[in-house]
Amino acid sequence: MNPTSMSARTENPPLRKTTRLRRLLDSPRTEFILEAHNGLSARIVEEAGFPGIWASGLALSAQFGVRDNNEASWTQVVDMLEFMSDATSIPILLDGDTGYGNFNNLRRLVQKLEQRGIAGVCIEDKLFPKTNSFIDGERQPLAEVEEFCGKIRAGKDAQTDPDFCIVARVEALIAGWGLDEALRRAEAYRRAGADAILIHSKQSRPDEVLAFAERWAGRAPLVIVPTKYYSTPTEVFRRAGVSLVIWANHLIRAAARAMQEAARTIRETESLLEVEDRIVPVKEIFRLQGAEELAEAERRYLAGRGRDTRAVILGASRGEALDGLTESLPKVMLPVAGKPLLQRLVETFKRQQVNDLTVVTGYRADRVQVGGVRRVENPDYDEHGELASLACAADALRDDVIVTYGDLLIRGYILDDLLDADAPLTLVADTRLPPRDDPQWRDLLWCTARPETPWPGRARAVAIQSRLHESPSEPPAARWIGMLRARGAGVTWLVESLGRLRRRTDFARLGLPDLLACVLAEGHPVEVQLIHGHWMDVNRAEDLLRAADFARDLPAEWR
Ligand code: SPV
Ligand code: MG
Repeated sequence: MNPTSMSARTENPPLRKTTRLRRLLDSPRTEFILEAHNGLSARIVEEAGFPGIWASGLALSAQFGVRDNNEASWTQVVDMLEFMSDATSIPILLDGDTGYGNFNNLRRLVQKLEQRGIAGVCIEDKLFPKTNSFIDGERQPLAEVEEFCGKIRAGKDAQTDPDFCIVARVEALIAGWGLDEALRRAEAYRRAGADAILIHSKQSRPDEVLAFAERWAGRAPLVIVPTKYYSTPTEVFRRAGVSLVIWANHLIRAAARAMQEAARTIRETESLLEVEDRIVPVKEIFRLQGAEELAEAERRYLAGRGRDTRAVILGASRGEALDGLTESLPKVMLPVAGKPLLQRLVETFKRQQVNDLTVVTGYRADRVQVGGVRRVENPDYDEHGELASLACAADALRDDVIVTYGDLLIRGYILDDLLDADAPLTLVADTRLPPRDDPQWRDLLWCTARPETPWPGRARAVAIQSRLHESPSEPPAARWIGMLRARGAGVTWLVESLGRLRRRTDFARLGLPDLLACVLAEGHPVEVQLIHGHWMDVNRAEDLLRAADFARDLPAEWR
């Protein structure tokens, strides 16, 4: 390995969560951590700027809907901790109750916590199953000091990370045993190896905790939980030399209140109107879940599968040659084997993960009813043709875009191949040319490949004509099917040519082949993806029958 990169890597390695918790406990300042009870609340604690998380037993059991009496199994707690740890980068101190059993259970707990990235555990000197300290605390039995010291030693011996912390919680004040007993126990636990002492109190004044702190005199870091003596100014804790203050249950309580209010309002009003702007938008939930990271990963790992490709579908025209069929419907809404043409095309795109679809409507725009697309309208569709329609979708002409006529039926592999194309501009063209006297003898393409070129293949476009108005020496090689893909520079060429053609007096009559001719005239390289059938467009009434056959011939999942 390159020594420079090695030193770069080891110079500032990210601190382990265990090390960060240890530093919080050992820091000369008073530090503060906040309760969380699941992945989402843990992330919220981190975003708020806290340096650590208290995985509260009360809050964890409450979010499970059970009591703080070890009703949730320790493995259920550890499973939730894994979500919390995965969702955050700050250390988590678990409220491990009594260690869920004797010394042996604690050893296994410590191993599992280390494996799940939890930085430390706090154990209290009560008996399993415990009860929350604020419920009849004085009637709760305390553990034997020696037994609890053995548990601490077993936990310390079980840890493999030297910075994993075990905080010993003294419940003597809760159980009404007085300050001397609390100090005696705290000292015994310190000697047994506890990394810090949590002194708990249920009084509404901090006096007994402050008295403890004074006599403790910093023999080991001191941790407090001022849930009951919350009105004490924080400065008092600082002056008392408290290392770590735990705000122990405030997010579960905030969440319960917010949920009660929202539930009540929705029930009472039978509507969402009142609550909508008092709750976070769905987008905020996505953000908290890290949706952005997944979108980015999809761009990285699903590349080439069309995810970043958008499509513009031109569907403004009536389709005059279809006569009465399009009196009240635009051509793209004509049903083919029970489904509108446009619906079929949209589904073709969506199957290939091309989900950002813009449809340009015009004639009977109100009848274009297809879900999952953005619609823009070309109100002048009558007088202004294809290029004017394309200009209506100008904001979709960026990065990576497929532009297509809306009346196409294609086999899926054609789009699949187009999504694999890496040229700036690629046209799909059929080497099967219609007879010269057929009205479909149009959108003709000359390219470097001859019609007899083995199929499928790629070629370079040389010229394109919507109608054969000149007689070039060579016959056309293929017919452009009305679908193209532009990426990066290719989009710029299209947009520049569109701007150029706009200045022409006959702009209203120009079509996409004129745009492509302009790009070619500028000397830009245009790639051609040659196909041989497997597509059709609908221009005349008889095409509808052929289209229905085409649709029925598709593989079942494409029909
Ligand atoms: C917890 O948060 O579960 C605690 C602190 O143990 S307390 O509820 O105050 O006992
Ligand atoms: Mg607890």
